[in-house]
Amino acid sequence: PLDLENIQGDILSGLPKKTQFYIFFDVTDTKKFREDLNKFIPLIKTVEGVLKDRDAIKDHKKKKLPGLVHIVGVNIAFSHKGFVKLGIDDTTLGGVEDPFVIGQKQDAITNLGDPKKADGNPDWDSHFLQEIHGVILISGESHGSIRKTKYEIEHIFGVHSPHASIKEIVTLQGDVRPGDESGHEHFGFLDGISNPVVNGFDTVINPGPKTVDPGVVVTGHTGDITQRADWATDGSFLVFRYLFQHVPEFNDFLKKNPIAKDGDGKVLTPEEGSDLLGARMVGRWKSGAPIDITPFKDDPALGTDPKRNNDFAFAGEISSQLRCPFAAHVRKTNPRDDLEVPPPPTPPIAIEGRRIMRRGVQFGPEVTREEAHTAKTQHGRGLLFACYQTSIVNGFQFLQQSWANNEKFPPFTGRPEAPGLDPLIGQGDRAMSGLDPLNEQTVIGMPAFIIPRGGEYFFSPSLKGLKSTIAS
Ligand code: N7H
Repeated sequence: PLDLENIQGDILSGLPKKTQFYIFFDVTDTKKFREDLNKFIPLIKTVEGVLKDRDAIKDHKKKKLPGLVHIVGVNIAFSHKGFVKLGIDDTTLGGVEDPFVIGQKQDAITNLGDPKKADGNPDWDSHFLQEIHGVILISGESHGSIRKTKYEIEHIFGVHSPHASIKEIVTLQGDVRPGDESGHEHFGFLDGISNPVVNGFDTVINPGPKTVDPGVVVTGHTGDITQRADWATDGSFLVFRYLFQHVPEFNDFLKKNPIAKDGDGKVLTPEEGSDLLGARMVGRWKSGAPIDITPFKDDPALGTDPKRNNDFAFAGEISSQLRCPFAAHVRKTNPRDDLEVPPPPTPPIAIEGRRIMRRGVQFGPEVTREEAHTAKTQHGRGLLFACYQTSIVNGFQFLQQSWANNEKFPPFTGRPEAPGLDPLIGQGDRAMSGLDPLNEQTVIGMPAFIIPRGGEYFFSPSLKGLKSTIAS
């Protein structure tokens, strides 16, 4: 069984958040850090702690009490360089060729396809070109409470004293978008709908993709393919990506390339045609409604209904882009029946081990009137993308490299046209077929709307692992 008091909260249940800090740090005094860590550990929110917070939030709503429940959640994770600095043997986390060991800066060039500069480095924010030893996550219901917790943590590690054990490299702040856009990412699409449902943990199982073994997300359990040291069980690899989104440019692209007719031959207004184009790039309408279920007309009630909004599999559509383009973002990143029920004689390919637990949060301001008017981004905004898995090779890295960046994926389409790149996260010459439902072979190119500007691979250890092996 899963020990919910031993697993950090963000992994299985997601830290409840309106706002969040990601504090990237270096260890400057190893001995003192390992001592200070003992004082930090009690602040960590476990899965059990998150479940209790959820109950408190529900109770607060039920009693119709005013304001928000005061909730703060702290987690910590380390990079391979961090473990090396601390003198911790992390060999059971990955061999020399594992992306965790290589680090994301190198992987961005070798495998992820991030744009690079003349000096050979990825074109990233300079903070992420430095060595990063770890990251501390603080989530909460208000800026006041996460700021207060940040001071507390800085105090523990002596940050403002002459005896600091860590140095902050950079702190990124994420914020859920305001009002009705809460839950929607910056392009306007409802996010956080489809995450793996974990056997032995989740109690509510809505219709959707197959459930996954706990070891897909938590180390040392059924489904984790690697033998781990004791201290390295009940943890998870955290992939962080600093992704900027060019929202005014994205909106302008939709506006300039409206789809003329829907798949039934109905003539669309320019606005309807632009909405359909966006929905076909993502695979869902902004409301969250999957286009595989409702291809040509949005259905907002479906979008937010957890019993129906993930209940699709591209079934019977392997040779067709009529309802959903092969390269639509959600089809690229979770191809469902495209691999699991391919046309005979192709054997089914299991994708359970490719699922990732996504925990991102938006950053940056809303689009200003000036930006909307000029269709040019002037203020940085996007997604602090985060996901958990027990294998970066099988999870995030595979999705990015072998699926999103691969124009021939999914493979068994039986059609002359290639699917093309993922129009949002694909790296390379972005172009895809299938956007126009009546002209599936037409290929449309698009600029980069999502720009990677940093990231690192981390491991989020168990509470026991932190106490027994990392702290001293
Ligand atoms: Fe993606 N977006 O707004 O377009 N994503 N994504 N993603 N994504 C999803 O189903 C988005 C990114 C996955 O199970 C939705 O919950 C944006 C990366 C996976 O059906 C939307 C960014 C990777 C899924 C977006 C971004 C993925 C998914 C639909 C960056 C991995 C679930 C909501 C700024 C390499 C697929 C939902 C499934 C869904 C968007 C990044 C992967 C709307 C804006 C880097 C696995």
